Amino acid sequence: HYTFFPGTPRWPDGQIDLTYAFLPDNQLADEAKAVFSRAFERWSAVTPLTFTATDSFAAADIKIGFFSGDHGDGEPFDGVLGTLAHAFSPPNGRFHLDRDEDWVVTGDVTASSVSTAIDLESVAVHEIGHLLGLGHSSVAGSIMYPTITSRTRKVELATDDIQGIQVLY
Ligand code: TQI
Ligand code: ZN
Ligand code: ZN
Repeated sequence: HYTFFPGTPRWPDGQIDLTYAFLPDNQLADEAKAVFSRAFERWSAVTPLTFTATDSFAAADIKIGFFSGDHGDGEPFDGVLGTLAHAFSPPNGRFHLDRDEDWVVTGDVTASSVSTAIDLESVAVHEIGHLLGLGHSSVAGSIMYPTITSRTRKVELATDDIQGIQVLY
């Protein structure tokens, strides 16, 4: 079953058209930006929320960045595997990914020869759930179920994820 963060934080009713931006220093390839766009689309398809990319990092509601190790928020990344990413509950909007993972942006992660390969879209869909206010779910197979393994792909929202997000929005 789905859960929420303590106090059930959510983006307010007046703020359902959300913007997101990528840390300019990261210089992400268009393919990587497209992965995030697809991940946001999965959540906008089942809620009134919209997500629009903007070039203004400072003004964006959701700020996406890849960082290595200690990056100033008290939750340092740890190199390959372990913590892959973290996102904060609404209306914080910070979405950080561990630069040191073997992120797979294009192609079939399940066919990767790299044992530590992690599918970017799978992690993005999960972290966006957190950004919108979902905690972890006890339903195995849901996006918000707290298990992820290398060389696997899981990007489709489960009924439990949809029911949870539709309580919030
Ligand atoms: N990052 C953890 C996560 O997103 C960070 C975290 C731990 C967290 N406890 C939390 C975030 C409670 C919000 C609320 O769950 S992670 C998974 C999962 C991670 C973990 O890098 O370990 C996924 C990233 F859920 F499978 F364990 C993506 Cl899908
Ligand atoms: Zn961080
Ligand atoms: Zn999580």
